[in-house]
Amino acid sequence: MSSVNHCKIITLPKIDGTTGSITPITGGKDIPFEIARIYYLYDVPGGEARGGHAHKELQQLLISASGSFDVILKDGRKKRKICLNRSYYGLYIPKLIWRELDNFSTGAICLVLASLPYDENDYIRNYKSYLNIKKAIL
Ligand code: T46
Repeated sequence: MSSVNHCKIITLPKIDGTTGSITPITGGKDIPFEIARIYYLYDVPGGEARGGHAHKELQQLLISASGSFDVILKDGRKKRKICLNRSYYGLYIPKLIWRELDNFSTGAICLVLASLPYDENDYIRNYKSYLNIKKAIL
Protein backbone atom coordinates (compact mmCIF):
# COMPACT_ATOMS: atom_id res chain seq x y z
CA MET A 1 0.00 0.00 0.00
CA SER A 2 2.94 2.39 -0.34
CA SER A 3 3.07 2.93 -4.08
CA VAL A 4 2.03 6.16 -5.78
CA ASN A 5 -0.53 3.98 -7.59
CA HIS A 6 -2.38 3.77 -4.26
CA CYS A 7 -2.74 7.55 -4.08
CA LYS A 8 -6.10 8.45 -5.52
CA ILE A 9 -8.48 11.31 -6.14
CA ILE A 10 -11.70 10.89 -4.17
CA THR A 11 -14.75 12.78 -5.38
CA LEU A 12 -16.34 14.18 -2.22
CA PRO A 13 -20.04 14.77 -1.59
CA LYS A 14 -21.18 18.15 -2.91
CA ILE A 15 -24.48 19.77 -2.06
CA ASP A 16 -25.25 22.69 -4.33
CA GLY A 17 -27.64 25.52 -3.57
CA THR A 18 -28.45 28.88 -5.07
CA THR A 19 -26.26 30.50 -2.40
CA GLY A 20 -23.26 28.21 -2.80
CA SER A 21 -22.10 24.67 -2.15
CA ILE A 22 -21.19 22.56 0.87
CA THR A 23 -19.00 19.45 1.09
CA PRO A 24 -19.52 17.31 4.20
CA ILE A 25 -16.92 14.59 4.88
CA THR A 26 -17.46 11.68 7.24
CA GLY A 27 -14.36 9.75 8.29
CA GLY A 28 -14.49 6.03 7.47
CA LYS A 29 -17.38 6.60 5.04
CA ASP A 30 -16.38 9.18 2.44
CA ILE A 31 -12.67 8.59 2.98
CA PRO A 32 -10.74 5.39 3.91
CA PHE A 33 -9.82 6.43 7.48
CA GLU A 34 -11.28 7.96 10.64
CA ILE A 35 -10.29 11.61 11.04
CA ALA A 36 -8.09 12.30 14.08
CA ARG A 37 -6.80 15.75 13.07
CA ILE A 38 -7.45 18.62 10.68
CA TYR A 39 -5.02 21.32 9.69
CA TYR A 40 -4.57 23.70 6.79
CA LEU A 41 -1.76 25.43 4.99
CA TYR A 42 -2.27 29.02 3.93
CA ASP A 43 -0.36 32.27 3.33
CA VAL A 44 2.27 30.27 1.42
CA PRO A 45 4.54 32.86 -0.24
CA GLY A 46 4.87 32.69 -4.03
CA GLY A 47 7.53 30.22 -5.16
CA GLU A 48 7.67 28.40 -1.82
CA ALA A 49 7.19 24.62 -1.36
CA ARG A 50 5.80 22.62 1.58
CA GLY A 51 6.04 18.97 2.51
CA GLY A 52 9.28 17.30 1.50
CA HIS A 53 8.78 14.28 3.71
CA ALA A 54 6.91 10.98 4.15
CA HIS A 55 5.01 9.54 7.09
CA LYS A 56 5.55 6.09 8.61
CA GLU A 57 1.90 5.50 9.52
CA LEU A 58 -0.13 8.62 8.78
CA GLN A 59 -2.79 8.60 6.07
CA GLN A 60 -4.07 11.92 4.74
CA LEU A 61 -6.57 13.51 2.45
CA LEU A 62 -5.47 16.79 0.85
CA ILE A 63 -8.09 19.21 -0.45
CA SER A 64 -7.72 22.55 -2.15
CA ALA A 65 -10.22 24.51 -0.04
CA SER A 66 -9.32 27.56 -2.12
CA GLY A 67 -7.08 28.23 -5.12
CA SER A 68 -4.73 25.59 -6.47
CA PHE A 69 -1.39 23.87 -5.89
CA ASP A 70 0.56 20.87 -7.19
CA VAL A 71 1.35 17.73 -5.21
CA ILE A 72 4.38 15.68 -6.27
CA LEU A 73 4.22 12.10 -5.03
CA LYS A 74 7.15 9.68 -4.99
CA ASP A 75 7.50 6.08 -3.80
CA GLY A 76 11.16 5.49 -4.65
CA ARG A 77 10.29 4.06 -8.07
CA LYS A 78 7.56 6.15 -9.61
CA LYS A 79 6.63 9.82 -9.47
CA ARG A 80 3.22 11.44 -10.01
CA LYS A 81 2.22 15.08 -10.11
CA ILE A 82 -1.36 16.05 -9.30
CA CYS A 83 -2.86 19.52 -9.44
CA LEU A 84 -5.57 20.15 -6.84
CA ASN A 85 -7.91 22.98 -7.79
CA ARG A 86 -11.45 21.93 -6.80
CA SER A 87 -12.90 21.84 -3.26
CA TYR A 88 -14.84 18.64 -3.95
CA TYR A 89 -11.79 16.57 -4.88
CA GLY A 90 -9.59 15.05 -2.19
CA LEU A 91 -6.20 13.44 -2.78
CA TYR A 92 -5.81 10.34 -0.63
CA ILE A 93 -2.19 9.65 0.39
CA PRO A 94 -1.47 6.37 2.21
CA LYS A 95 1.50 5.92 4.52
CA LEU A 96 5.10 5.86 3.26
CA ILE A 97 4.63 8.16 0.27
CA TRP A 98 7.05 11.03 -0.22
CA ARG A 99 5.22 14.28 -1.00
CA GLU A 100 6.10 17.81 -1.99
CA LEU A 101 3.62 20.66 -2.49
CA ASP A 102 4.42 23.62 -4.71
CA ASN A 103 3.03 26.07 -7.26
CA PHE A 104 0.55 27.53 -4.75
CA SER A 105 -1.76 30.12 -6.28
CA THR A 106 -2.26 33.39 -4.38
CA GLY A 107 -4.61 32.78 -1.45
CA ALA A 108 -4.52 28.98 -1.84
CA ILE A 109 -5.62 26.93 1.16
CA CYS A 110 -4.60 23.27 1.49
CA LEU A 111 -6.95 21.53 3.89
CA VAL A 112 -5.57 18.28 5.34
CA LEU A 113 -7.56 15.53 7.04
CA ALA A 114 -5.22 13.19 8.92
CA SER A 115 -5.69 9.74 10.40
CA LEU A 116 -3.50 10.28 13.50
CA PRO A 117 -2.57 12.99 16.01
CA TYR A 118 0.62 14.96 15.37
CA ASP A 119 3.78 12.99 16.10
CA GLU A 120 7.19 14.21 14.91
CA ASN A 121 8.47 10.60 15.19
CA ASP A 122 6.11 9.62 12.38
CA TYR A 123 7.98 11.87 9.91
CA ILE A 124 10.73 10.74 7.53
CA ARG A 125 12.28 14.07 6.56
CA ASN A 126 15.39 12.82 4.75
CA TYR A 127 14.89 11.44 1.24
CA LYS A 128 17.86 9.03 1.46
CA SER A 129 16.47 7.60 4.73
CA TYR A 130 13.09 7.27 3.03
CA LEU A 131 14.62 5.27 0.16
CA ASN A 132 16.44 3.02 2.64
CA ILE A 133 13.24 2.33 4.56
CA LYS A 134 11.43 1.54 1.32
CA LYS A 135 14.23 -0.84 0.24
CA ALA A 136 14.13 -2.60 3.62
CA ILE A 137 10.40 -3.35 3.42
CA LEU A 138 10.40 -4.58 -0.18
C1 T46 B 1 1.76 17.21 4.44
C2 T46 B 1 1.54 18.61 4.11
C3 T46 B 1 0.40 18.76 3.20
C4 T46 B 1 2.47 20.75 14.47
O1 T46 B 1 2.93 21.15 15.56
N1 T46 B 1 1.29 20.07 14.45
C5 T46 B 1 0.74 19.61 13.29
O2 T46 B 1 -0.34 18.98 13.33
C6 T46 B 1 1.45 19.84 12.07
C7 T46 B 1 0.90 19.34 10.74
C8 T46 B 1 2.63 20.53 12.11
N2 T46 B 1 3.13 20.97 13.29
C9 T46 B 1 4.43 21.69 13.29
C10 T46 B 1 5.62 20.79 13.02
C11 T46 B 1 6.58 21.69 12.28
O3 T46 B 1 7.38 22.37 13.24
O4 T46 B 1 4.41 22.67 12.26
C12 T46 B 1 5.68 22.73 11.62
C13 T46 B 1 5.52 22.48 10.13
O5 T46 B 1 4.95 21.19 9.95
P1 T46 B 1 5.20 20.26 8.68
O6 T46 B 1 6.64 20.08 8.44
O7 T46 B 1 4.39 19.03 8.86
O8 T46 B 1 4.58 21.18 7.52
P2 T46 B 1 4.37 20.91 5.99
O9 T46 B 1 3.47 21.98 5.51
O10 T46 B 1 5.67 20.76 5.30
O11 T46 B 1 3.62 19.49 5.85
C14 T46 B 1 2.27 19.31 6.24
C15 T46 B 1 2.05 17.87 6.72
O12 T46 B 1 2.74 17.60 7.88
C16 T46 B 1 2.42 16.91 5.68
O13 T46 B 1 2.20 15.61 6.07
O14 T46 B 1 1.51 16.33 3.65
O15 T46 B 1 1.34 19.47 5.21
